[in-house]
Amino acid sequence: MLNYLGLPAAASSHAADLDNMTVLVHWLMLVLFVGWGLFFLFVLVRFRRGANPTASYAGAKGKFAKSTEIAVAIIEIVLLVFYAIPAWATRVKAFPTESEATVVRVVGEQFAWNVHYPGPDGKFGRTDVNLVAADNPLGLDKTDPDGKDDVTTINQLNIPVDRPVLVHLSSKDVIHSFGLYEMRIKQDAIPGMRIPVWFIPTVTTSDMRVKLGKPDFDYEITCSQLCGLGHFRMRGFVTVQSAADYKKWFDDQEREQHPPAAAPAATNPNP
Ligand SMILES: [Cu+2]
Repeated sequence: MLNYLGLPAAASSHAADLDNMTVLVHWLMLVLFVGWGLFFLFVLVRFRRGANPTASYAGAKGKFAKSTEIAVAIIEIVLLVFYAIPAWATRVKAFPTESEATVVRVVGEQFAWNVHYPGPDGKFGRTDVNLVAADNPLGLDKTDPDGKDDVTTINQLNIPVDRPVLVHLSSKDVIHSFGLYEMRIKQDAIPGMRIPVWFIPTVTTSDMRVKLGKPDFDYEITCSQLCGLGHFRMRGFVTVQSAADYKKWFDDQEREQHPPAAAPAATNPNP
């Protein structure tokens, strides 16, 4: 429907509001562009040197210019007051509570997205910058009981459809930007700050593949701030799943990352 603006497919509950706003702003800009262009041509002809050998210092007297300016100002105020401000207010005020949302931490680094899920206990394990290592990019404290069931991934965010997602966003090194185009989400990730972002995904990845007719389509996490030499490859994926598929994925991760205590080794028949 909005393809004429080249917008990405929309896959979150607030996407339509934002797109409407974008479309209205573009229409207004088109009218202004054409209007100013015509006015420019008119001025070139009307005030040409041949017809105006001496300059007039009195200035224009018509009412048209003033009323047009007032009309444009009114349209802009309407856009701001009835579209932009309410849309922003919902973004910053209607945060879901932790209990009704899928809560996840996302930590940007040069050049990857680290994802941290709290596990079934709902509590994030302690992290410490001194514990950060190649095999522990988040600096998880493995001795903390809250972290025993935590799940971490790199460049892969799985979320269930139709349920609010609450992302606590931060960065380990420089300023990155967490961009989910189909979700109409973009937020800077800033070292030293934990910034919450939320959205409700409305279309699963597999439904979107069917809708777009692209069997290998994936939602992407795009770093939207030039953050260093490897910025171009700082790219993650978002998989939106049905609640059941998400649970299955999560349980698989849980089993893989926290295997049940190893069974006693079988006796070697050939010592
Ligand atoms: Cu980046």
